[in-house]
Amino acid sequence: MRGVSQPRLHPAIEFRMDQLTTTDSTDAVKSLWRVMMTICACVVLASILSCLAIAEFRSSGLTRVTVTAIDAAAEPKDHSIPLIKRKDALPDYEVLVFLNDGERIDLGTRPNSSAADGLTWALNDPVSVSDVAGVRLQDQDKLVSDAITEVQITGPSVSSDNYTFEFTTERSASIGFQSFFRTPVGKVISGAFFIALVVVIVCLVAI
Ligand SMILES: [Ca+2]
Ligand SMILES: [Ca+2]
Repeated sequence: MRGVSQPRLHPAIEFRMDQLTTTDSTDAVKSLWRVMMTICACVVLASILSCLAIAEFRSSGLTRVTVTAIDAAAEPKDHSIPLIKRKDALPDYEVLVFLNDGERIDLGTRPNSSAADGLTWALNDPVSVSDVAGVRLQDQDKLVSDAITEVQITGPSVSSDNYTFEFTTERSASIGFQSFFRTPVGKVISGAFFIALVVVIVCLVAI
């Protein structure tokens, strides 16, 4: 038996339908690209705004630490033998700054110096106060240095045990941005920024 042939549309109508289907699918793809581009552009904008806000919040940089002994008689001594090496007996103060990410900044040692009149350490590269976990004062010794006291920067001046710590700060945009990129949130935001930016560029080329 011969098969029944399917009814065919006029060739002009078939051609028109093919054209309409192709145009519809192209428009759908383009509008999808546009939606994706808009979303990613919003992510880029939100990343920039949050970066600026967080950097501004963390822009206070620690530049100097001044330590003053409240009672000079209570300062540690390397030895208590009278008349022998009296100068060497004076403490060898060392200041360490600990950051939240575990980094340790050694501000150096002041050998054989009393802190009764105040000793000042400057930071070559100021760090954001928000990144500082604590500041430690210790007496350096050849074998094991003894921690005297450790404080957190809760204000411009903090007292602990026999010592007063004064913190000098300055506001700086670059310190704020450096601090932003140190934080886990900053790393996530900057990652999202670059991915979204690449997608926006790809969308611009594709549309
Ligand atoms: Ca000493
Ligand atoms: Ca010492």
